[in-house]
Amino acid sequence: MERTYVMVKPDGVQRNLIGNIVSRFEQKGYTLAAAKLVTLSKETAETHYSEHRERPFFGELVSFITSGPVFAMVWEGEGVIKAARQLIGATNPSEAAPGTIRGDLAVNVGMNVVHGSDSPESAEREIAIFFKEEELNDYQKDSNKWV
Ligand code: RTP
Ligand code: MG
Repeated sequence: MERTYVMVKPDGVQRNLIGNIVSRFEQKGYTLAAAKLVTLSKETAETHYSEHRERPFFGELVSFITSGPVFAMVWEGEGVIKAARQLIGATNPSEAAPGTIRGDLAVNVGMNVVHGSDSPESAEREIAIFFKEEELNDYQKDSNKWV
């Protein structure tokens, strides 16, 4: 079954948005495979965002993402990688459609409340950064038969 990495960023944790964000994935019909509140080290943050190493905002991005705890999650279900990106909305919240997480809950491109893996390769890489294999729960929910 397909899995993706989703993370409530420090601004989302500070603004009490964990429940709101988790709820959207649950209501859509996805299954939570793993979750934890964790404060990223500079090294982990740089590894996670390594594709942006050369970008002018990299320092700011790493400093922001390590500024407080994040809520790290693995979500599972049919087409979840692409669907998570759709639920999250455009990178810049000012361009994100209403109804999406960023469209509803954020204003600033730097503080856009949530991260979601952008491809199957990224999902696999990012899940491995944050979770050990034994932390990934493999279970069925009865409600899955309705979605
Ligand atoms: P994320 O990785 O955090 O889920 O966001 P994303 O895929 O929608 O966007 P991405 O291109 O991967 O950028 C990663 C994060 O860098 C910050 N950013 N700032 N100042 C800027 O122009 C700028 N561009 C990107 C954003 O916080 C974005 O989420
Ligand atoms: Mg990205």
